[in-house]
Amino acid sequence: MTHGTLLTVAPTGAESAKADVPALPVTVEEVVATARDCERVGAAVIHLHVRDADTRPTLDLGRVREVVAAVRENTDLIVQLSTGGAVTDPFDARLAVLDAEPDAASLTLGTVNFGRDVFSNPWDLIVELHTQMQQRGIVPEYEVFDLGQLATLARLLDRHGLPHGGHVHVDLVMGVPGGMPGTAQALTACLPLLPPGATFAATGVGRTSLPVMLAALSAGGHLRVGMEDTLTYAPGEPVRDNAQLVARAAGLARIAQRPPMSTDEARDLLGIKPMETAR
Ligand code: KMH
Ligand code: ZN
Repeated sequence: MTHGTLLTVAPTGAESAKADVPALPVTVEEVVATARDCERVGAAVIHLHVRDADTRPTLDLGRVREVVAAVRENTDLIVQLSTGGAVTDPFDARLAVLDAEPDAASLTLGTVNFGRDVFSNPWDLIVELHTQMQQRGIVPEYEVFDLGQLATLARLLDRHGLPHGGHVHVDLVMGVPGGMPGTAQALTACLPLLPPGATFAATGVGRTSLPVMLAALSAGGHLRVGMEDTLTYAPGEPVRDNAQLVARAAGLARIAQRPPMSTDEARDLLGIKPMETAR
């Protein structure tokens, strides 16, 4: 059983509109403020999707670099950029995000229905992301939306080797309409398919947030929470801000006697160099 709990915050995502969710952090200042608040209450990693000046999702490299720099200047959080982007983003733009030199980046292991859309992740894109991250010294977080994607992970590691840092960390993204359900049973079914020595986190989308969190903690897993995945704190109660979700996750982790990891502990776990030597 892992001693501490790695808490990742996914504050923004690419799906919700600022007009519908006024509390969603979209400007550089809002993202920095939420990053600081979330670090204070226990987050060690920030999973970032970037928005443009009109609050729309963007992979514009200048904007992405600006947000990465601002979060690094103001926090010690591990910066994990999304290479998933939005369902409409072309593969070359998703790959180009790596040019912003984050500490880590997400890497989804297969195509999945995503509500009425399709989140496309063919094998060649997976291999390209994996090998480019190896070459550039970026640590992947393997995003798994369905059980079969863990078989793809085994094939990827077998054919192309371990990721940079040598440690395999998986995030089970559960409860997406089109992917695996956000249940304890589905989470348990994934565990035997994790590569030897791998760690995992779990994310429950929408109302599956709490059951997935509790199941993950009981199985020795880590947690991702945030407004990318969850906009309702309790029935009829909108999420106030990302820190509210991180604070709840941190509280549950403490109850499980696996308190939130510091950013140094998280870097150690994931094989990411400390801030001073990394840059
Ligand atoms: N926005 C979703 C289509 C990731 O960040 O890597 C994909 C996603 C996964 O959020
Ligand atoms: Zn994401």
